[in-house]
Amino acid sequence: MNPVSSISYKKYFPASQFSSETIQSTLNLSMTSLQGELKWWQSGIIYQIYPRSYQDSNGDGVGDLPGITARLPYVASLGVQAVWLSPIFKSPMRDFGYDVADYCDIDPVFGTLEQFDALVAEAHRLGLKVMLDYVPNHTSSDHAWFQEALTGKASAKRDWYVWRDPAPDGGLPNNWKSFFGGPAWTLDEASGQYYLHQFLPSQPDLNWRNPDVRAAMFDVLRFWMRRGVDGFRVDVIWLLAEDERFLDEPENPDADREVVGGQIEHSTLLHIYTQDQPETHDYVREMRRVIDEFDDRMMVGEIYLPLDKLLPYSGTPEAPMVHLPFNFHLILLPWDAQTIRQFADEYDAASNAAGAWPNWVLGNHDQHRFKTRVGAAQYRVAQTLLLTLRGTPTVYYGDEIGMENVPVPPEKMVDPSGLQQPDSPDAGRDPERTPMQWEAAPGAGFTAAGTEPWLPLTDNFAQVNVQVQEQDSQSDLNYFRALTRLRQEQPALVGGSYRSLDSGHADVFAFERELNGERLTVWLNFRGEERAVAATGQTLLSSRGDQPAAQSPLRGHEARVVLG
Ligand SMILES: [Ca+2]
Ligand SMILES: [Ca+2]
Repeated sequence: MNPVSSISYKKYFPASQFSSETIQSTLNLSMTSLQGELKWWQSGIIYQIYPRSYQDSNGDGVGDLPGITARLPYVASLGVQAVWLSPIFKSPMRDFGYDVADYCDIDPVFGTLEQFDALVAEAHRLGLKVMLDYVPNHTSSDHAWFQEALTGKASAKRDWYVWRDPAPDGGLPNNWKSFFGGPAWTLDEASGQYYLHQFLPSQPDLNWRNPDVRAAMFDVLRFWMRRGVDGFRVDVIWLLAEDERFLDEPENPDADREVVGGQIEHSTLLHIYTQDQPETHDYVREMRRVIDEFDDRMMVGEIYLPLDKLLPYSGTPEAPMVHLPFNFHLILLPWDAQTIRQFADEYDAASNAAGAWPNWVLGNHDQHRFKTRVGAAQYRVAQTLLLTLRGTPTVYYGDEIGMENVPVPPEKMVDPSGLQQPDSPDAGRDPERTPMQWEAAPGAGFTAAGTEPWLPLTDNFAQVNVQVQEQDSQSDLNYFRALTRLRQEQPALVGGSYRSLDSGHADVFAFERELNGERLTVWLNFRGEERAVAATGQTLLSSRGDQPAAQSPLRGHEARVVLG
């Protein structure tokens, strides 16, 4: 046993012969050398909070900023590095905050700027970074800029949005479609022109070709960075610019296979003129220069694109773009050991070649809960994968306690994307946005007893909640914490290289992480049957909560992390 291996052995197997002094000095040494090389957004875990559903502090059934602030000690206890808050800005909430009416103010439902400052101060006191959601592609139609643009073609703000005359036959300017169904154009009857909206008609696209728009939107970033914000998640960053010729988009021959998030109608076209345009790359480079005006800030871009189009959003050392282009492939790929191995190999090699830092995501506010998607039996396999692959993990609130999709009956549905298919109980994004399950009490500890939360609670919140899981050493919550602790104690899991291994089984994905001679292997059984594996060394962690010998067969649905 080498000195490094004693660290975790001691932690997880208290009968170890090694003294705590040895362990502590070795740990400090390895973490110090690593911290010198990696930034917080590389070594840490990002935890996404959907503010409407985290904690209601005033009994109106909707989560708010004081509620989040009160729960930050819990967030810190998870071993994560940063909280990302989905939009908290002034908004009519037609798309629940992704329709911003004032980028520099807090919506009253969430609180005030003073309460936001208090949240940032408490987060920083706890060693947590704060990331905000930045929504640059579109404003709310209630925004003062759009209201001014609506006053007529001569308005100074008219060109801040994208306007087109009707087609010669008086119809739509072209065939572009909205993500939420229907055309991407709405007629402004007063002027006789159409305006562009890639989402709801109440979410007009900003005209990023206009330098005044860019200047105003960059000042928004500066406003929040001066207030102490450490980073931004940038909403639909690959949609900023549209092709200037406004040509029809071609039909998508693979439409049936490419439906993401129920956006059936939108997927019928190939979005060659509305997505991933060269000008968008230019604007993202400009955006990055604004971020770099401040010390140690970052941005992660929401980008649903295949790998060859995703990685360029990292930019180059001379002209960097986003620090992390979100990699959603663990969500999009079939849950299959070989498919995921192949992608992980390709992504790791491509990231290295591009000089880009990798990242991984299993769930967010736009995707069904991963425990529902992969199945309860595979839940810990997926969680282990997320937290041991090379790259920054982003964790969606509630996934640490194994929250699942909550069926939302049609009369309770509120998501505009779900309302396209009101007959389907798992349509849209409401099922993954339900209130955090804190305790077995009425309101689940999320809201006051007797208050109806804005989305329904799941039926089983009395069993699946933080309070119950805190008291159970074998709970999903404590398994999550064991994984984050392992990352803190094993620098190879954070900064080490990645290499997949031949496990000998098509349904077992195995890989190694290696740093300065310290080697860990991760073994993930994607099936319910036992599989013999050639692991050697010491088991640091098993999803079964016990300490099997490394070389013992991998049990059904087991995830195992082995040192050596
Ligand atoms: Ca509230
Ligand atoms: Ca756009």
